[in-house]
Amino acid sequence: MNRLIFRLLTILLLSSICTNILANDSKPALIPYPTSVEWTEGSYSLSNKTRIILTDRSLEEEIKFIKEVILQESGLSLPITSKNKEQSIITILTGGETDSYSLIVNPKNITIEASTKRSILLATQTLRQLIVHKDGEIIIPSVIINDKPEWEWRGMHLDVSRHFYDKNEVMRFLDLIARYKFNKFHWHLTDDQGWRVEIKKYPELTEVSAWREYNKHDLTLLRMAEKEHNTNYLLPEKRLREVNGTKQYGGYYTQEEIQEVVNYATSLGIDVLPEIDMPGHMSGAIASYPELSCFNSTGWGKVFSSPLCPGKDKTLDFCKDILREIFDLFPFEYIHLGADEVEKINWEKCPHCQERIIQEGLANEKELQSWFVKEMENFFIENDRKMVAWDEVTEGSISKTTTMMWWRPWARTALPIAFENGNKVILAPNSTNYFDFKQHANTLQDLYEANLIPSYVDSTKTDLILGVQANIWCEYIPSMEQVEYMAFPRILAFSETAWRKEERKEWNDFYQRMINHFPSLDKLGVNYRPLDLPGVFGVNAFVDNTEIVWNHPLKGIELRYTTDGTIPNNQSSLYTKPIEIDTTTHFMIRMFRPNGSAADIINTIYKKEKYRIGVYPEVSSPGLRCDWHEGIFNRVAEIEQSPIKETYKVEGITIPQGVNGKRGLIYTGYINIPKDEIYTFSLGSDDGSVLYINGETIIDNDGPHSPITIEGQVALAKGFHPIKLAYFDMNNGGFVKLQVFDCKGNEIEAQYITRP
Ligand code: TNX
Repeated sequence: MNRLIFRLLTILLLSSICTNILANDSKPALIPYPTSVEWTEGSYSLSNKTRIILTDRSLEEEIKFIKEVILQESGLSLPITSKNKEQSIITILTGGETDSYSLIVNPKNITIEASTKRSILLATQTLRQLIVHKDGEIIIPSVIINDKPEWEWRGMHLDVSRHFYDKNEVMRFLDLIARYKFNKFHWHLTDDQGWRVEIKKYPELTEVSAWREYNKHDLTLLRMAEKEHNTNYLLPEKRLREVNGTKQYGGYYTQEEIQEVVNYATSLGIDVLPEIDMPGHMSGAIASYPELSCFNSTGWGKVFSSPLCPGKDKTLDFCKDILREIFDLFPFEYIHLGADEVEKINWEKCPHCQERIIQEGLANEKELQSWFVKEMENFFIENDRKMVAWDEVTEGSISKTTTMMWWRPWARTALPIAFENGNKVILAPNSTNYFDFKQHANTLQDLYEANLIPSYVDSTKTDLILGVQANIWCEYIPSMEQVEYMAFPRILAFSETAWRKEERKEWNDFYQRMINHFPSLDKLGVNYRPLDLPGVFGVNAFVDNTEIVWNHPLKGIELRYTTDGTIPNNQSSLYTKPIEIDTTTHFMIRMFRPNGSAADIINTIYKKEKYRIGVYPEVSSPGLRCDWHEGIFNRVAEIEQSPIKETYKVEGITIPQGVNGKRGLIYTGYINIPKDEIYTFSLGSDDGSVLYINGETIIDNDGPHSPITIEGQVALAKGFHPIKLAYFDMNNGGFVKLQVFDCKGNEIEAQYITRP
């Protein structure tokens, strides 16, 4: 183990002793939960009498890893010996299914039976979570664990192009994901905004292309940092350099640093999948080598940046030269070529591209893209590598050997085409698996419960799925602190999707275990997003007066608030007991983690209301009217401007059979309110939706977006209240869901009526 890794581990050690606390049933909380866990009598007492046994020299690295993890969790530096004796930790290689292991703890010893060397690392991560500090003792409860993962590919991705994180930050990230048994790290090294990997043959890629003047995202981030008093949005000073009096922002990894990271990943049981995104997302490189583009310059087309020119032979040589060095740097058999979001406008006008199309007998620019990808893939194959590419590869003809990474849930043909063709697939739909999307919208529970295999795919083909992955794109994530904020605790929830069988996952059970993991995240200094403050909505309604109670589920989270519209800081009023109010009050609440770091700001109104009076229509029939306006809309207000294509009667808010993706739906009728009370409405949709009751906007969830759920409250008197819900989908596979809760938080089944 080299010195740097040792140093890194020591830092983690100092910060991580005494981390585990007991779950409610007084057993440690395991995440991801193993396949089978049988708690048995007693416990093993970890002490300096414990020996780690090394009988098989080939396991030296793994045994050292066990030693390091125990040191991190207990402070004990245990000797490694070759003699089997009592009070020891024994490791046996058994062969068998990849990544499977068993871990048996009894009062005498601890035995790891692992199928492969890597499984020893996985077993050790479980062992880490079992170590408990209790009454001055360090114990491991007796247990028999048999474990194996659901998926062979358990990936986490990080985009280091939009903003750069140095090798130490990346290694810390790797350490964190390894704890939750991820085994693939997808390193998005190049993109329009910066080139991050040293390529010896093309030094300008890092001398020039790794740097930029602040772009529009950067300026937005600086504004956000100021507006929200949030230092995580600041662009780190250490990433600035000055060239001829101009400030430039960026950074890159030398090849030695890349190797260091790859070695560290290997020591944690993680394969590194580098991505060199081409032929699009290349303006970083084109900035240094403009001759590689069609018209010798960087630029943007309608939506995406101008790509490389596949008509020029020198472009192909350039790409292969780069890949050659990448192959040398990264031992993993898979390499990612990107191939997403390619703007083809230049290709249509470029004489080189048009000549290539004629020479190769290609039908059009889409086929030119496929031709380019295949050229590269042949080069991969010559070099014994397998190519991964984004799902856009199914838009042209795709070779049988490509592994497709599915990210666009609205690209409904991608999976069927890939399965039909026999391609392997990795699932990373952005509806749930994009950790750059805001957490309040893409909730943890949605992520935890998401079934990543769409119902429309042929279930006999799913053995082509290699596994699952979550991606962190970093346009708006300038610091590692913000990466951690976006990724935690999502990584914990997602680890169970990657590791456990769907049918064994249960949100409430996970939620409890997750709560028990926060102290260890605290000790590691992870800048996680504290969980939501339950029962606080954008608008909270009350009648007469109310007592506000805020109970954060995590111990040690401080809530400080203001009522004058200013952003709370660590001097603002501290919430210690229920707050009584009798007028409409606007609160800004800020959460502070136990280490004092500031986290989310909750902007919320407690609104004094009178019960809206109900009505009693004379003639009515059960259900709601639902008008389908066919078309593509950007806001719900546009829906009614297009004609009604069909009118339906529905029992509740459901999408009627026969309505296609180009839908604007307007539901109208009355909701039956059983008694005078404050009701909470929860409206989730993909894309936009708005809920009106008695003509007032209750929830505004408008605009084109991936799944977002918003809650709002209103005081309603017994009776029928006019309700209208407008929803649209931009033909990319959406949904709409309305839930109603009474004042105790119990969901009620809404009854609707319509007037003829
Ligand atoms: C789509 S996923 C992209 C990225 C963006 C990301 C933002 C993919 C292949 N392309 O370039 O950063 O969305 O969420």
